[in-house]
Amino acid sequence: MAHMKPTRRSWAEPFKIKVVEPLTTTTRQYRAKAIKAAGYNTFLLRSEDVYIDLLTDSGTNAMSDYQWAGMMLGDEAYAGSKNFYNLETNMRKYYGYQFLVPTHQGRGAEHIISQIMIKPGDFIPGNMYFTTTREHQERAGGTFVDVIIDAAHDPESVYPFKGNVHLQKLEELIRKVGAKRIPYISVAATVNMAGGQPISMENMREVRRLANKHGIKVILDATRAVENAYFIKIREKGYARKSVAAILKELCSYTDGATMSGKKDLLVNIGGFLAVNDEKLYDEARNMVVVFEGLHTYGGLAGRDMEAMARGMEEMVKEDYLRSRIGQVEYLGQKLLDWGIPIVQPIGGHAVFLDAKKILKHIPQDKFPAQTLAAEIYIDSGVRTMERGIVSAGRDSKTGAHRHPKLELVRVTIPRRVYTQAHMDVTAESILSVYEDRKRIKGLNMVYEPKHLRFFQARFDKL
Ligand code: PM9
Repeated sequence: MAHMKPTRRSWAEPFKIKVVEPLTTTTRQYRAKAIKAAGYNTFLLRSEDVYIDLLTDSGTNAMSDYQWAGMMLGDEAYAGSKNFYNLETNMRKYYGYQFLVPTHQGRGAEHIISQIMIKPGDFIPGNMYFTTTREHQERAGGTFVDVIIDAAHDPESVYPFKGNVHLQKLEELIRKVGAKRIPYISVAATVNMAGGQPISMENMREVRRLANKHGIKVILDATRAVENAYFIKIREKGYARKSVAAILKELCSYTDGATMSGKKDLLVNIGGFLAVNDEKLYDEARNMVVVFEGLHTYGGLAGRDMEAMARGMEEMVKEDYLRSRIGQVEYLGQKLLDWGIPIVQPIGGHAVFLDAKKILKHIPQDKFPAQTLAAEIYIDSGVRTMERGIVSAGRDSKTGAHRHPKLELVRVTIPRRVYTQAHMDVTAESILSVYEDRKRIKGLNMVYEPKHLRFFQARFDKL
C-alpha cells in the first residue's frame, strides 16, 4: 500500500545515544521530606533525589564525541594554551568580534564589563533584566532600566519577537538622563526572563541606529544568541534562506561586544567569555581578568574546557540540531497547551514557562505561587523546575521592598541533547496532575532570605 506523504516532519534528534547515566526514582513520601529539608527551594535539593532535572539548561548539556575527543587535546599550559587560540579563532568566525577574554562562566564576563564600563550613577537600559546581569550592573553603581516592549510582560501575547526593545522607551531614557550617563545598552538574545523570547534583526538594527545617533555602545548577552538566530530564520521576513551561522554573525555585527555563558548555546558544562571590538576596552578587560579569573589566555578555565567550547560553536549552528532542540521544547509546550494549562506564549527557545499566577490564582504573589508550584511538581514526580517570579526578582536596591514582576513563572528548562520525548511526556503528565489538584495547594512563607540573588539559597516553610 502506498504511504501517504506526511504533511509535517518530526523534529527527531540528529544523534544517537552512546553513554547513559542512570536515573533514580523515589517515592512521593521521600520527595515530600526531601523538599521540606531543602526549604521548598529546588536549588537546595540534592541532584540524586531528582528524577528528571529541568532546573536549568545551564551547564547541563550532553557533549558530543567530537567535544569529548577535544577534551583529550587540552593544552594545560598556564600561558598561551593552543585551545585558547582555537577558541579565539572560532569566536571570531561565528560571532565576529575582534578580541576574546575567556571567563569561568557568564557572570565572570558580566562582572568585568560592568566594572570597566559602569560608573556610579549610570543607567543601563536593557530588554528585561537577568538576575546575575543586573546584580553586576548594580554592584558597579548603575541602575538597570527595563526597556523591553510591553508584550514581553504579557504571557498571553503571541507576538513573535517579545524580546524586542521598545525604542521610544529607550529614547525617552536617553533624553531624560543624557547619553553620557548610559555606558551601554544591554541587549539579550533570547530573553530568558520573558520566556526565552527572541529579538528581531530589524529591532536590533534599530537599536544600533539609536545607539549610533547618541554615541552609546551596545553590549549583547549572547548566552542563547544562536537559538535567537534560529527564531529569526523561521519567523522573520527575509531570513528563511540564510544560514543560522550568517544570521548569528549579522546579529552580533550590530553590537560592540558580548558577554557569554558558554554553558548554554556552546553545549558544554562550564565556561564563558567576554568579547569586544574596541582595543582599549579589551586592554582594560584583560587587565581585570587576571585579578578575578586567571590569565587572559585561560580566564579560570582548563585548556580542555576551552577546546570543548570551541568545538561546541561548530555544533551549535547546525540546523538539524537546532530544529530538534527547539522542536523538543515546543513538543512539551504544545502538549501543555493542548491540555489547557496556562504557559507563556509563544513557546520559547530553552524552556516552557508555566504561568503560576494563573494556575495558582488563589495564592497572592507575596506567598510565592511559582516557588510553591515548583515544589509541588517535584513532590508529584521528582521533576525539578525553577521559580522565575517574585523570589528571582529580589528587592529594589534603593527602597528594599520586594519587586513585584508581572510574570510569576515556573521555568521547565530543557538541557540540550539530554532527555528524550518520553521524558517530556512524563513531565507533562506530572504538571497536568498538579494542575488538576491545584485548588488544594497553599503558598509558602520565606524563612531565610540571602542578601544577593536570593532565589538560589532562600528557604521557605509551608503556610
Ligand atoms: N542563566 C539559567 O539557569 C544559570 C544561572 S541563574 C539560575 O538560566 C543569561 C541570559 C543567563 C545566565 C545564566 C547568565 C549567567 C547570563 N545571562 O550562569 O554565570 O541565562 O554562566 O551565566 C542561568 P552563568
